[in-house]
Amino acid sequence: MSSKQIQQRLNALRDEINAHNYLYYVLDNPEIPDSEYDRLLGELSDLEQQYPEFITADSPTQRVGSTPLDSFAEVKHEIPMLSLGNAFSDQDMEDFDRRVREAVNKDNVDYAAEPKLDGLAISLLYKDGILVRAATRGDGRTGEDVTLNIRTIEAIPLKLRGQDFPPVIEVRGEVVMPKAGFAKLNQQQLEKGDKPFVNPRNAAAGSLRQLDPKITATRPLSFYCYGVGLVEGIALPKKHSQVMEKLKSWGLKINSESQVVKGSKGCLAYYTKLAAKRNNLPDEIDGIVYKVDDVEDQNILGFVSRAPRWAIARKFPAQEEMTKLLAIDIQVGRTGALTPVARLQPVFVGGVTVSNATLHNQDEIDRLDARIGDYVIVRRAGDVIPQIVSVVQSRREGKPRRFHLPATCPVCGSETARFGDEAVTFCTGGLYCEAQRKEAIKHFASRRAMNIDGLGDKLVEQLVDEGLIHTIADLYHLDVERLIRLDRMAEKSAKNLINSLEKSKSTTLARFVFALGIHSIGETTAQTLANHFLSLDNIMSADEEQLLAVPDIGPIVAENVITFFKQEHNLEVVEQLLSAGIIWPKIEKKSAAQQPLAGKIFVVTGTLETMGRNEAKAALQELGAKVSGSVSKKTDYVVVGENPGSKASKAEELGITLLDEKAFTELLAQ
Ligand code: 9MJ
Repeated sequence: MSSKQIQQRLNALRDEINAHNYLYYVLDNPEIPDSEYDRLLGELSDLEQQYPEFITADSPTQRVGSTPLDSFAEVKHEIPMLSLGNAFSDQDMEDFDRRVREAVNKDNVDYAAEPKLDGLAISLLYKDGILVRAATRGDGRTGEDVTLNIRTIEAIPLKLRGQDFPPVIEVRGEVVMPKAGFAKLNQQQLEKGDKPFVNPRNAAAGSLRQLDPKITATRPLSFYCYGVGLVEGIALPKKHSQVMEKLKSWGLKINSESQVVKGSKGCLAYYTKLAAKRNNLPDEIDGIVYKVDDVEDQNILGFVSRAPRWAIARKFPAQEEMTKLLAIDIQVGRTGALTPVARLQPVFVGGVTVSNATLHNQDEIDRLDARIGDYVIVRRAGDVIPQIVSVVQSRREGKPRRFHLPATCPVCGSETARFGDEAVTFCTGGLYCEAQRKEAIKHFASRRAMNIDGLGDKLVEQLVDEGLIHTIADLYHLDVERLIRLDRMAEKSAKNLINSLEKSKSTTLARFVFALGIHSIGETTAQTLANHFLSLDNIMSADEEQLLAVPDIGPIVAENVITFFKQEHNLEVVEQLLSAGIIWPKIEKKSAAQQPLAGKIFVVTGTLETMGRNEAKAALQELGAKVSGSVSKKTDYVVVGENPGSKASKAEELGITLLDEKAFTELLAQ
C-alpha cells in the first residue's frame, strides 16, 4: 500500500468506528455486534502499530494515554460554571414560574425539563471539532484539567461529527457512573478486598480524580451534556432544546428523557412522571432541572449571585439521611434464616418515614461495624427496602457494644448454625420452629415429597393460622369434623383430604427423608442416603465419618443431617410420624448379583444424549459402582459424552477404558 492508501484506510476505519460509537452511545441504537466493532478497532490498532507516523490524537485508539500525571493543572472558566437554585415543593415550582413570567412579561412559558443527573459537572472544549480540553467545575470559576481522564470515556467524542459546528464550542454536562456499572465495580472492589464506593456519584468523582488515566479507563463512566458555555464563530439556535438537538447531531449524548413542557402545570406533570420512573432509569438522578427554553428570555432573566434565574432544580426527596441505630432485633424467616433488623429513630427518607432497615447477616454487621447507639446513614431508593449504607464513625459516643447473632433461635430456642462459608445464620429448629413451620409443612405435602393431594399452600396457611396443626405430624391427626369448620371447606373436600393423607402414609424411605426438609437435602441426596444406609435408624445414627464415606455427600450435607437429628424436637416429630403409620418398603442390601459393578470406579464427562449426568450417576450407583468427579490411576472407566473436557484426554493418557454413550447404555442394559 502506498502511503496515501494507508492514510485513506486509516481514515475510513476511524470514520466507521466513530459512526458506530455515535449509533451506540448517542442514538442508543447499535447496528453491529460488539465482536464486529472490536474487529474494526483491532484492524485500526494493528495498522497504526505498523505505521505509527500516521497516528492522530483524535483516533479512537488514542483514548488511554500512557503517562500518569503528577497533579492536575488549573483551568479558568471564561464563562463561570453555575450552580442551580433548588425547589423542594410544588409551591416552590409555582413561585419560580410566576417570577419567570413576570420578568419576561409572558402568560405562558415553555421549559426544557431534564433529569438532574447525580454526577460531576464537566466542561468540554472543542476547537475545530477536536476535543482539546476537559475541566471539572471546581468552584465554578476555576476547575481542574482532567482532559486525559475524560478522553477515556467512550460516550465523549474526541472529534465532533458533521461540518456545521462552531470553530470554538464549550459543551457542558455531567459525567456519571450508570447504576449497573456501579454495582459491577463495587462487586470487583469487594472481591479485591478494597472498600466499596458509597454511591455512583462518589465512584464517578473518584474515577475522574485518578492521576493515571489507565485506571479511569477501567471505570464504567458515561456523559450527558446539558448546555454550552463559550461559543465562537457561529450563532446557535434560539431555543435551549434546539441547541441540545444540535449537540446531539454533532455526536454528543443528551438525555433521552429530556422534554419541553408548558408552564408550571407541565413541570409538575413531568416531575410526577419521572419520579415514578426514577428507579428504572439507567443512571442515578436526584431531581429535575427546568430551564426556560427561549434563550432570549434566559438573557432577560440573567443571574442572581451564582445561579441563573432562568433555571431551577426540583429535588426529589433525599434518598439518604442520618439517624440513630436504637436496637437490633432478629427475624426468623420461613427458611429459618435469622435476619438482623435495625430499629431506627424514625427518619424521613426517600419519601417515607423509615424506622426499620435490614442488616442482612452477621458479616454485613461486621463490615459496617454497626453498633447499637451508632449514627448511621440510611438509604431508601424508591420501593427498595431501606438499607444502612455506613456508620458515621465521627458521631460515635463512648464504647457502644458490638452485636452478635445469638447461638439459639429467638423463636424456638433451637441451636443456630452457619453452614460452610455461607453468610446466613440459620435456626436448626426445622420442623419445630414456628417461623419455619408453614414452609416445612408445604414442603412435606408437596408432590415430590409425601404427595398429599388437596393440601395446597393456602390450606396449609389456614390450618396453621387456625391452630389446627403445629407440626407436620399433626397432619395425620386431622379429621373431617374439624376440617369442615374451616372457611370454604366442604365436606367432600375434607373427606378427600383425609383420604389423601391416609394414602400418603405409604411412601418410600427416600421420599420420607426428603419430606423432612433437612437443610440442603434435595431429592437426589435423600435417595443416596436411603440407598446407602437402607434404614431410617441408620441415617439418624450415622456419624460424620459414616456420612462422608457416602459418595456425593460432603461436609455441609453431613453437618446438616447430624444437626437435624440432634434436635430433640425433630426426633419427636419423626417419632410421631412413624406412630401415625407412615411406612415404606424395606430396602434389602443388594446381593452381589444385583451389584455387578461393585468396586468399580466411574467418571462421567461431557453431555449424554439419552440421560442427564445425574441420571447416569444414579444408574451406576444402583449397580454398585462408585462415581468420582476426577480421573486418577484408580479410575476403571470414563464415560465420554459430547464435548468432553480434559478428563477424557487425561483418561486416555492414563490408559483408562473409555466408554462412548452407546457402549455405556449397553453396559447398563446388561
Ligand atoms: C444535571 N446535573 O443533570 C444542569 N444538570 O444547567 C442539568 N445540571 C445545569 N442541567 C445549568 N441537566 C447549570 C447546571
